[in-house]
Amino acid sequence: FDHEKVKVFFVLGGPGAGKGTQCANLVQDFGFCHLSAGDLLRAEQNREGSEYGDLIRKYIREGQIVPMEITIKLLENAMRAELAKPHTTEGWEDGRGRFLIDGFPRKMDQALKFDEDVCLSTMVLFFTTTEEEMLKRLLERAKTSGREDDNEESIRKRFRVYKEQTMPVIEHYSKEGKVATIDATATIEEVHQKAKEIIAKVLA
Ligand code: UP5
Ligand code: MG
Repeated sequence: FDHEKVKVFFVLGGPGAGKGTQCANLVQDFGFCHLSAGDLLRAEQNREGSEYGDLIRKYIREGQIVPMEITIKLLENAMRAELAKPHTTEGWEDGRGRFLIDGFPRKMDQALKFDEDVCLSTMVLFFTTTEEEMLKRLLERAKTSGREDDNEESIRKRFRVYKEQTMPVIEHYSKEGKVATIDATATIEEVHQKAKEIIAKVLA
């Protein structure tokens, strides 16, 4: 993808930090196309005829990172599909080609591959809060989410993988000066206002 035409914002942060929630808000503000790598993997896992269903299920339950080829293909296909859509909705012109990529890249190999083969990102929004807070949110969400990884055992594994594999990605992009860190401990609306301000500046 031509990164003159396509603007990619990565959205990172620990499990339950509020990535999905904040992306939904930013879609309303700026007309982004929101692609959650986790949602795409869960959809692929449940797609009839998918050859990767069992593999994805196993990785997600263990909190491990699915082999990057699968995730990158899903993201690329979703980006292509979005760009191929006819755009008739009013106001769409503004949002065209703006992507929020949520929960990706969460391992260095994915980051390097995506930068090289798909598109360079404009910036990284990094939502951070304590493990205690994330655990509390996820256990609450577990009552209704139906997610196979919303149980304490899987959540602990997700925390470990996040620290060991995703933090280095954030450090990598920090060195490139691309990371905006947002304290996600505050209320959803307060976090939203901060994120909105940052994006508004970058798009201005
Ligand atoms: N909530 C949100 N913000 C709040 C706030 N400020 N105050 C109080 N409550 C708040 O939020 C979680 C819950 O907290 C919700 O109930 C919300 O209302 C509340 P949410 O917005 O859903 O948080 P999010 O950060 O999106 O949490 P999620 O669980 O989706 O994060 P993960 O990163 O763990 O999950 P993801 O779907 O990205 O990945 C799942 C798995 O897929 C990974 O573990 C991995 O196995 C696999 N995966 C890959 O293999 N490769 C990839 O590239 C991506 C994923
Ligand atoms: Mg999410």
